[in-house]
Amino acid sequence: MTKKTYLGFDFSTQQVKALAINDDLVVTHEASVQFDTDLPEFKTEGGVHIHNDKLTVTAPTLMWVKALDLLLEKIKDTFDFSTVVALSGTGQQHGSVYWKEGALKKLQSLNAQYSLHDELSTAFSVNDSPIWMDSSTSDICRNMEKSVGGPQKLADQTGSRAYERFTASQIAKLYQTKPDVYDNTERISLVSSFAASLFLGNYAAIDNSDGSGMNLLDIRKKDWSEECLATTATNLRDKLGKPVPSCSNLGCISSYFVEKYGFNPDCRIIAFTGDNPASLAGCRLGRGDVIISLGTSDTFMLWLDDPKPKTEGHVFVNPVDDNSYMGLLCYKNGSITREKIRNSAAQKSWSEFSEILKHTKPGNNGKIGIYFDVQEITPNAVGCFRFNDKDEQVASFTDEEEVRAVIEGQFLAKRYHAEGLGYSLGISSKVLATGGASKNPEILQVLADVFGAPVYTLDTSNSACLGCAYRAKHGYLNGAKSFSEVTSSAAPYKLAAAPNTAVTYDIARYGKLEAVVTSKAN
Ligand code: ADP
Ligand code: XUL
Repeated sequence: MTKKTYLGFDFSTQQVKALAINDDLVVTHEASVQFDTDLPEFKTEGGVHIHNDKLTVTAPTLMWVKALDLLLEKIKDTFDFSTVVALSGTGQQHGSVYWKEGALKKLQSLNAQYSLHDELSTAFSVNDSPIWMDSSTSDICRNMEKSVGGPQKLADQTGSRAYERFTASQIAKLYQTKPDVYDNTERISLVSSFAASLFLGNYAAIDNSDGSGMNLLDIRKKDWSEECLATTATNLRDKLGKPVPSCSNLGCISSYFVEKYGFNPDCRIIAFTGDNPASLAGCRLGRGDVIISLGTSDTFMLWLDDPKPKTEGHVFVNPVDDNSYMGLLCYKNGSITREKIRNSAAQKSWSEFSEILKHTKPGNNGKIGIYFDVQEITPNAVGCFRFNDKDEQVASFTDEEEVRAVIEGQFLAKRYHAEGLGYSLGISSKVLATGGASKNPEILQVLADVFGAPVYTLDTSNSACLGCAYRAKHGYLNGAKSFSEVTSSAAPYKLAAAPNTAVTYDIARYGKLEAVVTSKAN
């Protein structure tokens, strides 16, 4: 039998990465190109340009194209592209690419004697793609919410209220400020579908999961919302193309790559998706599972069957099961807040902090703390608040109470907001923990107790790229197997903490106290 391999590409903020797996899902090759250092001519910092107003943030579209040229050149001497039966990929979410009138013809007739960068040098109507770090469109967002009946109405349809970084407001900004450029654009891609288009030699469809990060997709109908299109710009449906399920096989690779790099002409291109959805796939998140990344700030992703979008957090169509959904919640007060309490109440030492968690009682004798040192995103509030067992606000806790309160408070918040989005704990639910604090077993024990589910740790350094290599195999099998069947042979997770069944937490009580805090804070 001939050897089969699958490739995953990741067009992220600072670099482009590629990873190959074999048919047993073992990673065989990895390579990357860093924008700042490998392509200094584009003069980016951290892969981006922050404009003078400090709100506008863009990346040169051609830098991404040139990075792909460089990446494939780097890999070609050590990797046999003819073994790749399918490839997929991912991009930073929300960013947009504007193809100029006539660009499709160019894309369909790329000449393998030249680089992609040379071939596509005049293909874009906008040279600097707006990306997820842009926050210049607040007024447009508020108007958009107003015109569809308010933020909750927009969230009900598209999974999120209007956000500056989401693509609709960025498209509206172009339409309003440079109407001639907008008119001269024949297609608008996300970073993910733009990258897929390069491989396809044709415009690649936007997938439903990354499409959910635009404030344009009706996440239940899985089609563009007429109302949202109309508030954004004219003729937008035609410029976006039809969205497709994330596991779709878009067709065979462009002859450009066959001639230049020796790809097999039958190599399939599976729809590319956003980096958070791709990470969900890489972590093999299943029904009832959640992933908590305990980094500088905390992020939280969850599987949802029956989503209830809120004005906090995001609901996307699930990237590995088009009939399900995923939630994404971001918390600004993560490790920095934990560190602050470690410094004030545990002698600046994680081991002292852990010791306190070990010998204090789960539930903290009814004491709950809510610590929003910096303006929190979920919920929109700031300040530190402590409550006794009678729900009365108190000025301080003992050091021991404080340490337990910050960890229990942060995890109660996550479970509360997850349930708000429609999450329910299943009998085989897992919590997957990553990021700096996932090294700390005592913190993970609290996590297991608050969620009432086992906590596993996993290395996610490459999860988005790996997720796309898995998705390539899933798409290649074309529905013959579910995503979880396809990935069942991947390396098992490591159990870090089992829940203490004698402990239960009152999630609704936390919710009431958070509502008190939010009303005081705003
Ligand atoms: P980033 O989100 O910036 O990638 P990391 O995921 O690497 O960050 O997490 C860094 C954070 O991990 C640090 O701010 C630190 O507070 C925290 N951290 C490191 N070790 C521990 C530990 N043993 N217990 C709890 N937190 C820890
Ligand atoms: C998610 C978000 C970022 C980008 C870049 O909403 O804006 O995570 O996907 O990684």
